[in-house]
Amino acid sequence: MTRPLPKSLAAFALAPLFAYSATRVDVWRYSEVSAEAAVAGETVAIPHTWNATDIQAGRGRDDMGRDGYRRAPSWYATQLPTPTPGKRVFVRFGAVSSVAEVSLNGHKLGTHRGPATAFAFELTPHLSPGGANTLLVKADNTWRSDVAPLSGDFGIPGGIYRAVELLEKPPVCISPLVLGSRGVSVTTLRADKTRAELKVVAHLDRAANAAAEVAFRLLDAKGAPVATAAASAPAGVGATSVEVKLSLDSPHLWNGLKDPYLYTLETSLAATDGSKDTQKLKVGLRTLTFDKDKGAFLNGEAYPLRGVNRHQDREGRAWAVTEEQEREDAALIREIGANAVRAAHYPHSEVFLDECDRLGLLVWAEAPLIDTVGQNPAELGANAELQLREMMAQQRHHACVFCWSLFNEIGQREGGGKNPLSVVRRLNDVAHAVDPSRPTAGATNRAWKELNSIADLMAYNGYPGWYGGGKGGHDAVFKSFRASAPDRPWGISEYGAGASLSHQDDSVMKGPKPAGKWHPEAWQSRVHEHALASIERMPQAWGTFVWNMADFASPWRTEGERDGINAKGLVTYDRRTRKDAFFLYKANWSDAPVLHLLARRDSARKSADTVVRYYSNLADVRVTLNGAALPAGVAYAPSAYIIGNVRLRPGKNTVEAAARTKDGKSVTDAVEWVLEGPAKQPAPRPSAR
Ligand code: GCB
Repeated sequence: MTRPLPKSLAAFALAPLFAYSATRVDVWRYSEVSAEAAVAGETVAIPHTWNATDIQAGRGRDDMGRDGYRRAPSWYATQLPTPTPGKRVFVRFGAVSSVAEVSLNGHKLGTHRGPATAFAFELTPHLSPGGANTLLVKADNTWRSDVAPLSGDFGIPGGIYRAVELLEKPPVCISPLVLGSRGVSVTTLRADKTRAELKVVAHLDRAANAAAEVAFRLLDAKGAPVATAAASAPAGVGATSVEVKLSLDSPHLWNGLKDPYLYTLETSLAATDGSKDTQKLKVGLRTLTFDKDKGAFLNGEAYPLRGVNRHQDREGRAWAVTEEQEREDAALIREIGANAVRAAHYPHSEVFLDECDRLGLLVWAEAPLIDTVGQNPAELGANAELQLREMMAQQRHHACVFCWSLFNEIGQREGGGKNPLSVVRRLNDVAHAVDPSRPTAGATNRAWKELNSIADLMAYNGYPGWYGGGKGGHDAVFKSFRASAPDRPWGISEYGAGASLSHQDDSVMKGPKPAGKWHPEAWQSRVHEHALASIERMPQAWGTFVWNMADFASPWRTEGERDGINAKGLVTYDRRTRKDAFFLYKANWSDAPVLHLLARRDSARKSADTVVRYYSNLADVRVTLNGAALPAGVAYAPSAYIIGNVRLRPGKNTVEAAARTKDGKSVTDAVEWVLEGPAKQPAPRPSAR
């Protein structure tokens, strides 16, 4: 229930914090106490969360099982400028976590349930032409049984954490009110070298009784139209839609990292009442197919998806990442040479997906159904379905999005939850009906035949060398998951190991305790070396995704060097440090020259006898120790080399590596290790008699 806006708000005397021309509603007043207090509260900027630092503070959960970070309501208020006469005004929220109640001048506009999808409301009927216009949002991230996800290894930061836009539109317009989408829905019917066909639906909203003409133009990267179509909507009021097919011969395909070519789909509306509206979307044309024995094919060519998982989470900001940080994450994923990313475990932002479209990174899009459907599957399932529909409506034009994932590690025991099969089946049917052009997917952690036989594409979360035994190889794990649903194409949705940067022991031979305090970085490297070697033996794995690109906050974890952090990232939570394992992948996946000496942080040495390891994709790497040449490295994992029997001298030692690229550029790396105390003397050789 929304609380009625107090009368005092009508007299909200603060000047508008922005103008319509800005379209972004970036500045709000904020309170953790009440709507009244928000009106005169502190000023905050969007993206904002009140959980910027308390999730990773490692407060864990209290005795009642409640999260130790603030899960509660907060209020945001802002003052809108005077609207332009004759225009309709809508407000669109990129995401408010996790339940939002929005009101304008005391009139409730609506409630949105879900932490990571966009939604919009029309403001027009309640806007006062001359007076104060107070927009109020109650955001609440309190746990509740009817909003997915019910659980997960991450926090649900509360707040208005993605952009808020104010949209001024004519009486007849392209609708902002359809499931948070941009009002234009694109489905690829065909996209190969000879021909492409798109089904395009424009959703219209009519506040005036008028007929409308809608023109669609597909523009190439230079802005030239390559396909056009038009449709008309007869006179009427309210919501309606028009549909066309756009076709073109010899399309320029969106071809992943090699050539992420994008067209622009321009939708223009002109109505008999004089209304005019335009919407532009970037569109890529491509075909992605999956074969259970041969893996993935992009535009007909083998294209194994090799990538990482990502959370929208950053040190000091939690989910309130800036758009620059969203793009920085995509750039890091591009840098490592991945061609795919799993946007775990909820819908990621438009900014991130736009960047993936542009860079050629394929994206696994995921609905937030995790661990359990709880006690009331029908209720939770309805919310999961809504979030799935919103995600699909908002993301379906993105060429980068290749699947609709329905669940992560769903089970029936966790939290006493009920059997999830009916919910997963329902989501699968919905996704197929809404978008027949993309496969559904699921990330499972159990060899459960019924569950693993629902989605089109399956992948498992498996952690050999970390939660499981072994050193990190996936051959046996892959086989056993595949056996649970042999007719499905299988991939690996998660694998990895934790690594605390202050925990150094290059000689580590045995996996540490996952829930323990000692998580040496070197073990993470070993696990990934074994994992990658095994993945290279599995061309049938359609996709593999490292868990995780970056460390992230997890409220209940008390492990490794820092409580409240899941440190399985290849880079740190602040993205400042690339761990050694980052370079293993970069050496294997990227075209950039890589020469990286390992164990650079294991600088205080106790033993003189050691090894030198490096990751490199260059030929003829030369390594020296204190200026003296060492023997050539021996390959022991993909692009991983070791030089054995290296003996350090007391005090400072410098290891230097050098190589040349094919075009003659020199690439170098160096590490310093300090041997503490006197060097151990080698045992005297027995004298020959
Ligand atoms: C998983 C979960 C993921 C966790 C990860 C871990 O299987 O899907 O959310 O963070 O394991 O690190 O344990």
